[in-house]
Amino acid sequence: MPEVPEVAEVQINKRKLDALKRGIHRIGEAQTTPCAVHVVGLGKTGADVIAQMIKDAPEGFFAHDGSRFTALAIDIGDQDLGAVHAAAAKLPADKASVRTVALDVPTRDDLFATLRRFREFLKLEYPRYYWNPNYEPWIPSNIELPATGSHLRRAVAKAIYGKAYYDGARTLDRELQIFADSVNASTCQSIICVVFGLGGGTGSGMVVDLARHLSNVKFGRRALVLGIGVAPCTGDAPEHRGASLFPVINELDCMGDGDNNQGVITVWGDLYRNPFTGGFLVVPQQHLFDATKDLAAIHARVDEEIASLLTRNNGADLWETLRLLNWVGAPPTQHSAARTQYGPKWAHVLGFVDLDKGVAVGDNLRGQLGLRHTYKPEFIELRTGSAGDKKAVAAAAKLGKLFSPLADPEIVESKGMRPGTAQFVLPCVSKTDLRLFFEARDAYDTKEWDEKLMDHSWLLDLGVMLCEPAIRFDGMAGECLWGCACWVVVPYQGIRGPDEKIEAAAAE
Ligand SMILES: Nc1nc2c(ncn2[C@@H]2O[C@H](COP(=O)(O)OP(=O)(O)OP(=O)(O)O)[C@@H](O)[C@H]2O)c(=O)[nH]1
Ligand SMILES: [Mg+2]
Repeated sequence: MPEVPEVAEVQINKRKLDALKRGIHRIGEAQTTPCAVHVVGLGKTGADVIAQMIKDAPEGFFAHDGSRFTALAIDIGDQDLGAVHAAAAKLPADKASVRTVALDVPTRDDLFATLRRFREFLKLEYPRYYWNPNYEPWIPSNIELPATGSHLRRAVAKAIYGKAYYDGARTLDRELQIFADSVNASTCQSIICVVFGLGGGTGSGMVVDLARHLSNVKFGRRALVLGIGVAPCTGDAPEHRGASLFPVINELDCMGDGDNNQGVITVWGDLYRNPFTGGFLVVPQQHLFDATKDLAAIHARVDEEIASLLTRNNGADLWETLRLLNWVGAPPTQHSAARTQYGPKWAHVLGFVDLDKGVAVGDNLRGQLGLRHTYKPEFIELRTGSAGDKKAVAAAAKLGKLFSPLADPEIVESKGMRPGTAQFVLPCVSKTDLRLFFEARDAYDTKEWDEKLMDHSWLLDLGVMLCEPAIRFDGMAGECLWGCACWVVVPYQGIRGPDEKIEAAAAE
């Protein structure tokens, strides 16, 4: 990317913000066509968000001729899919396709029969795939597989996903095609959301391959695919908020960060280009947990907030939000009509508060949303039911004080919002702005090598363990599982992230 002189950059940023204040990202009353929002939900979180969307679907969800809703919930075991079935029954069959897939944990012999053939599958998927003579399955051959329905390690979830996508009846290949065909049958702008729990072994283990297959293979990168990851909180089980988050965040960082992603593509090819063409939203839960200490209640509330953003005003709120994020995220050199290639600040944080009783914009909201002192947004938009509401004005002012954005926060009236609540998106967050990244790194560093392996997913089938140093290429990341030369052109130091103490000393 060409260098921009500092002064010019400040001016360009100012012009960008002025345009936002004038509402460059607004769809406007004139555009009455709704936006069709479709969802793939992974693991329990993904299934629950789909069920909530259907339950809360506003009046008029299917009123427009071109409107359509497509949902696919995938989990290992059917323990968390019942709510989707129950909710789906009420939708009109000619306008909605809602499907669920409950995968089984196969026997070890069956799983390894598939894993031993993985090179064939990858070669058929992508002719540039390097047929590595040293290939071996990435999980150990003596592994004890857990019962269907229990928590799965990411590396195992990836294997089970791979079996269902590539082998036998190719169930997931078929389901993703059915999903894509239904999306393509919508005659208006579509946005596809892929929802999962960042801490879930099943969801975060499957999402990396599923997003590649859906976005890059089935849609040929033509569709807007938005990732939505629910962040863990201190009320979660240890397996949902521990070491696995370090590979999860780094795998997403090597998709979302344009330079890192290029470093993966350079070795492994174009199919590994960032599948989240619409960006990535992180949804924190800690502020709710601090207020209620009730995990089931906060899940319900988070599901409602996500469902609201995705369904409100026939998708117009989500569409405008993506336009805003694309606009602030675009590098100053880029023409505004081009699709943004993000740098390190590829994540956006979705926040919500109550304006009356409940979760308020408190003094420690920054910390509760998991954001470190390093984060400073350019622009914040607060959406609420009534723009003139004094409490909304106060909440916006408090957000301005807490985050010091370049421009004062704006309030946007959104008709479909629940009374007494407000939502906002904090744009352009890097992985090192997230406290979670450092907590996960500390937990990861206490683990043995075999455990670290099980916490990875993306690129394991290519022989690459992303968060460890490359064997043959000094200073680079991606340890080769087979002792040869599989790697990524991403500096290992970047994967590790800064030392907080050195960072603090440098800032003084
Ligand atoms: N918003 C929301 N978050 C959830 C829900 N269920 C679980 N979570 C959060 O998601 C994380 C765990 O992810 P799950 O979706 O339960 O896990 P999974 O993908 O099914 O994977 P396993 O761990 O293998 O079961 C934790 O941080 C939970 O707090 C839900 O219904 N709604
Ligand atoms: Mg689960």
